[in-house]
Amino acid sequence: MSAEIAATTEFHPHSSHWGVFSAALRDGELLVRPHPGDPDPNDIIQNFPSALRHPARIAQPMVRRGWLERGPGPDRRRGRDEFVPMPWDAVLDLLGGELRRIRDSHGPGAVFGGSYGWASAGRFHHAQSQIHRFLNSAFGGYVASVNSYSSGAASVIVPHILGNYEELTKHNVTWEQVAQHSEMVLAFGGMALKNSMVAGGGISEHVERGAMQAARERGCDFVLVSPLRGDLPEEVGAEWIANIPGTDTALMLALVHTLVTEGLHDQAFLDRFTTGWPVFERYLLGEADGQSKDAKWAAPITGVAAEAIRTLARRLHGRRVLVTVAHALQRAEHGEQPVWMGAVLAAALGQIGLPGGGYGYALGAIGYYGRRANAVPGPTLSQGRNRHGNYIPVARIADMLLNPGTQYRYNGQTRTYPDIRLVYWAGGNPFHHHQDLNRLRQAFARVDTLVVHELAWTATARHADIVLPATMTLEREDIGYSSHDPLMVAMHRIAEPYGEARDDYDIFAGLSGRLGVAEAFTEGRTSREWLHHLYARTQQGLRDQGLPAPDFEEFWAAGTLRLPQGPDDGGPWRAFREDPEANPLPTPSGRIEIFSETIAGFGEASCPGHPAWLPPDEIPGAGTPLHLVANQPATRLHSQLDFGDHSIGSKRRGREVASMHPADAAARGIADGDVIRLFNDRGACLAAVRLTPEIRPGVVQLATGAWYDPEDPEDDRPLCVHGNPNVLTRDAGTSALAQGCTGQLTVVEVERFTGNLPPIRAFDPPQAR
Ligand SMILES: Nc1nc2c(c(=O)[nH]1)N[C@H]1C(S)=C(S)[C@@H](COP(=O)(O)OP(=O)(O)OC[C@H]3O[C@@H](n4cnc5c(=O)[nH]c(N)nc54)[C@H](O)[C@@H]3O)O[C@H]1N2
Ligand SMILES: Nc1nc2c(c(=O)[nH]1)N[C@H]1C(S)=C(S)[C@@H](COP(=O)(O)OP(=O)(O)OC[C@H]3O[C@@H](n4cnc5c(=O)[nH]c(N)nc54)[C@H](O)[C@@H]3O)O[C@H]1N2
Ligand SMILES: [Mo]
Repeated sequence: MSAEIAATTEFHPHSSHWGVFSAALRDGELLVRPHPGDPDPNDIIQNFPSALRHPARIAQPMVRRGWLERGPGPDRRRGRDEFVPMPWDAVLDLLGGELRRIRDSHGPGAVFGGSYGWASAGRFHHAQSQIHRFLNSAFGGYVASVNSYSSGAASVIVPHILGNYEELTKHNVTWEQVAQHSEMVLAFGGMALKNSMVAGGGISEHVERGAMQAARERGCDFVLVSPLRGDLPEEVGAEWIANIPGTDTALMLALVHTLVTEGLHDQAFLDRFTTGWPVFERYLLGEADGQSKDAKWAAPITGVAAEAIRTLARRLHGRRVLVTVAHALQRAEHGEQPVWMGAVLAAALGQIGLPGGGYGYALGAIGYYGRRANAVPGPTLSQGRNRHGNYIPVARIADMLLNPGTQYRYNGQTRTYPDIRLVYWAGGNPFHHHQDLNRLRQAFARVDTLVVHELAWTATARHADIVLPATMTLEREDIGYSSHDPLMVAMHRIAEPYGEARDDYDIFAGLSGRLGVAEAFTEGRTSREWLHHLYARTQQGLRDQGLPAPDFEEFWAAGTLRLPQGPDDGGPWRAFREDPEANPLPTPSGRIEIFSETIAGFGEASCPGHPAWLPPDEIPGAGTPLHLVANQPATRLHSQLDFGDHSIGSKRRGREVASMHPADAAARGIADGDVIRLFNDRGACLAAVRLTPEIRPGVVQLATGAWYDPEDPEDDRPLCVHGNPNVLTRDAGTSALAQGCTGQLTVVEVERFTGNLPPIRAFDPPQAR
């Protein structure tokens, strides 16, 4: 081992969700530099040096005093209590005993182990895989979560109407096609370069900027529909249509209305490749409900002038058009509708399946979309089989904890929330990702026990009963791999674990031992042996294709391995277009479903049988006149390493920065750089403000990811002094169909904060005695 550590004074390869890099530790200082082959690397890796040994790291196992003294049970002191340090052996004995108690008296159906979250890039130490494997192999199952916060609505509706969801984002229109073929890109929600910085498992080449530039230089026009000008890179010279947030479906309807009434739509395509157009057309033209969905109708809803809508529709005709819809649009009330309507718009233009044309759902949202797939299998740790089988749609967690035994609708089913006693989290931060955090605090107060593995004192760790310190990725060996990036990375260990931190794997191995089934979890392998084992699959894949297949030691010494990739063939929609009978889509009709019998049959008013404009409940009004856009942050991934220098460097006066239009600020006596208070009925937070004309008036933007920092934790609805927008967002599903996350949009009022500025304590470790 000492040789390994000494070697880290040289640069060694490592990887992260935001880029492949190499790192060295010299005189206690961590140095990082991006992968030399990356044409457009980003600075998020610069969060590592200051984060590695930051006091926000968790140094030793901790148990909440109230839980220790009074035992497991509902407790509103969670998040307010102090912690007691405990040696590893003792804490693992304690937790092993609690897991046995829960299993013996309530069964695996009382454990919520969904543990949603991005964790880190290495595929073996991937925390979600580790925790699920542990709960399946050593505990006997758990209540899981399905779908994601990213695409909760899209991933449920797409199989009904278009086909395979994974293929839609990962085997469809690529950046190569955009660079070569697109003549017009109509991007709803844009394709912000800040977002494509990130790809799960690691990314070695950020190609988006280059591809858009190449398209632009070839003459491709870009049109950005978004409340924020920055959602497409400046280089593409996009025309900016700043619609009212949450109204894209109405805008798309009016575009299709104009196409149809002016005879500019592709009826032949609709007839051959879709089903249900006539039903939808009756709605579009107002024959069904007396309201034609024309540009004049859409103008006051969308805030876009009727003539601008008509002009745009006419420009779409007769060109190779790519329609993109950002994930953000479906992370909102009725989020299913813009996903569906975007497909209908692309179909009405007759573009689906053409190179560089059609429907690029979520293109640009994440770095592994719009790429070629690797042609050999990658390393993935088997999670085993969950014998329990119950699940919730992921964003219904607080609902589940607060309402055991209550029924809810999901994807045509009536389901019942389980009665959860123990919640176990590793590799995610619900106090980052969930909505209405004050409600989430109440929900977590209901359980007997909350267990969290974390590398740092996130609010989730602070609300836990048992906190187990996990290593940071730099402190262990792993393999970096993403299904759509050609570089597999030998992630070398760069630093010793912080304090007493252990790998999630070692923690679960220890717990499996306490449950008497160590081998079931470990299969007798050390971490290094697991890396060999996981690598063997890729090696075999290379061999099968007659390609050079270095053995593990060679791969490890070389640091990276370039993998073969598949063709850029347009995926199922190209094949379908070429021969719809031979290559039907995996929808009930085999076609694009503009009307879905299945969805209509579910009978949900919140998601009818064809795309429709369903006015949202939450709209600006008295008391909360502004829209809040709570989007992804540019200087970090979610809440990860928010205490790192690069993330801190983007803050002002220690707080997250909100963007506002100068006119909205002037009306409230707010100046650039002021600290503002954002509030609504659910909560309030502080942020520093940046004034910019590049945001639609009436809209405030505050990115997610600033660590929740309650001014007075004793309060039931404390002020977050740091700028976490999820104290403001609403905890409601997209619809009864998908029950997806709706965190992107809410409504607020804003005022200049005039009190004494409270200190930021989010990164100070909690009281320990
Ligand atoms: N309002 C609003 N809310 C949103 C969104 C929005 O648009 N608006 N977006 C949503 C989306 S798309 C997503 S995907 C979610 C993301 O939500 P999350 O994925 O939960 O967010 P992260 O901050 O990435 O949380 C990962 C946590 O894992 C920890 N971690 C990292 N590596 C390891 C490890 O090896 N072991 C362990 N034990 N822990 C580790 C990190 O320290 C971090 O706290 O947020 C959602 N929330
Ligand atoms: N740097 C960085 N990159 C990331 C992440 C991160 O945390 N940091 N997270 C990653 C993850 S997990 C995911 S799922 C993706 C998320 O991908 P997205 O959900 O697409 O990303 P967002 O930044 O939340 O939203 C994109 C833009 O949509 C616009 N928008 C919001 N509401 C509306 C609307 O109603 N109509 C229109 N037309 N536009 C609207 C906003 O201006 C916003 O900037 O990003 C990924 N990329
Ligand atoms: Mo996401």
